[in-house]
Amino acid sequence: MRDFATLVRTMKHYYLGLDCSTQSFTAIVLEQDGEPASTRILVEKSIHFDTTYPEFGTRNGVLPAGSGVAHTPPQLWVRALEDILDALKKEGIPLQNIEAIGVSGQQHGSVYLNASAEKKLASLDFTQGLAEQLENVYSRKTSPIWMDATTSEECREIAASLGGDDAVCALTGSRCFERFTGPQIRRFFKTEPKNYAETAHICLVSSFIPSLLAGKIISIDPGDGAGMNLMNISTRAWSLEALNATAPDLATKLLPVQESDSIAAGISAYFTARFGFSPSCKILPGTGDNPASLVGLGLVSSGVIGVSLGTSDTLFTYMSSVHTDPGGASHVFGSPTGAYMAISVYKNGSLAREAVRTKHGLTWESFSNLLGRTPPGNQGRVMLPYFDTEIIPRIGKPGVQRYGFSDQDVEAEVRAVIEAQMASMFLHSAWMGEKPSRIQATGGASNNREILQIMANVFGVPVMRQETSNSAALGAAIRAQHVVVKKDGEVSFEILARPHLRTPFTLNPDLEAHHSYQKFVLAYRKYEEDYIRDLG
Ligand code: XUL
Repeated sequence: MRDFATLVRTMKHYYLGLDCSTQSFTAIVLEQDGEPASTRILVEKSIHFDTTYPEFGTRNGVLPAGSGVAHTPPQLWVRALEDILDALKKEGIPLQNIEAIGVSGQQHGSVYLNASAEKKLASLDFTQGLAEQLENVYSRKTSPIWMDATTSEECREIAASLGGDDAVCALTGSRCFERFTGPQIRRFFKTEPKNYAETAHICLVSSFIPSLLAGKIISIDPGDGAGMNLMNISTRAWSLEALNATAPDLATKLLPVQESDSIAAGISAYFTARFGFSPSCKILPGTGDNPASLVGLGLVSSGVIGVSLGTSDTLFTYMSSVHTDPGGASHVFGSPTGAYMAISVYKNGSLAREAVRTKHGLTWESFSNLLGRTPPGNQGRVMLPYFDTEIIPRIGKPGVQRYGFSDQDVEAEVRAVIEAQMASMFLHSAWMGEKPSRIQATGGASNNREILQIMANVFGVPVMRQETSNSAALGAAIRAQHVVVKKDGEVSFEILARPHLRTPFTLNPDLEAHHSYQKFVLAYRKYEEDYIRDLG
């Protein structure tokens, strides 16, 4: 007869990862067959917000508005959560066997709940829809998200009361940034004091979704908590000083920070009754999409860089201890593994690529073909791709700059936007340390080999792509698996991520192209510096 441990190792286990991103909601179910390292993606499903829910009126996941405002109705995310679970159930995915659920969310976005929310979440009627029962739990109908750029004044005020930019960076891991949740909360308090006073709980997108699943408010983790300018990056707990500099009574609206690699709650009766989850299914604290991608890409030791080409482009790497960006442009966040990560974030990611593509009526295929027609360095033609305001470098108003070509020159424009993105990432990540041994790419645009080849040539290192471009949802599922399997002994995140790093391709740098890019990035830096100086 087989002993119990052998039996457990030969059983199948299931874990669910959810990612609520800017434009879509994704679910990945991992199936573990026997040992923890033998997993496969059983199903991967996404719901696109604009096309599935036209009634919310979003464009690229955001409500249209002017002057730097970027909000999304939280009810859209609630609808997507229930619809994606419905779709998994209809497909016959064994939801009753899911042992744990990990969540990832676009970072910084905040959800404001009134005093009725906690009671409502705990007493949902499973015969009715989720969104329809939650209509009245908000003290703010829309959520400011990471693209919002309206809080420059609040950033200055918070920085001034905490002793200046460098002091805020040393305390929280980042200077004050417009999209960070603290400045956003301060603006809400200043512009809508009554609604702020009626707010009983403030969640991030990444803690809101687990709170729905748990039927109670769940803590924020240090991965996403670090994106608020409210958490002491060294102690990974709220900084009272930062809370007080932001808004009154803020401590009462937040639960204590909870480490990511832990269990926050069991699943609520609503989800067991409606979708068939087992009452023993565990809910983890959520984390940000970038910290989740760090896990999904297996970047849990130094020397490898992750690049996510999504709505935002981000470049990140593991960090064993806190070391902040001396230039103040990038950030240090908590990593779900318990350590840290360094990250640079660009607003002009896929929206800039998309703007060039649609302006010239191109398909992605013709976009790639055009990239093949121009040489590395684009014969000196350079673009500063500020289709929107930018985070790195900080550019307060949109304005694309073209040097040596007109906006009708399609070939020049296609190469210029990609080379600008890569050069900027290369220049602004230098502070993170040694040259990496390789880059792991993820996000929608990582399906495009020509773009990745330019990345390899600019950085001078191989670029790999893994099997899924949804590394945040995968990272969320791996976190769920880790919390369950670690009880049987030390199992590293690296081992759990490995089965999914089977790369469809690796692109090696072309050394001649890399050589010309070394001059190109210096020229790019000069254009960037001159432009910023001229802006004043
Ligand atoms: C990170 C950031 C974005 C969002 C959206 O600081 O602002 O990457 O997480 O993906």
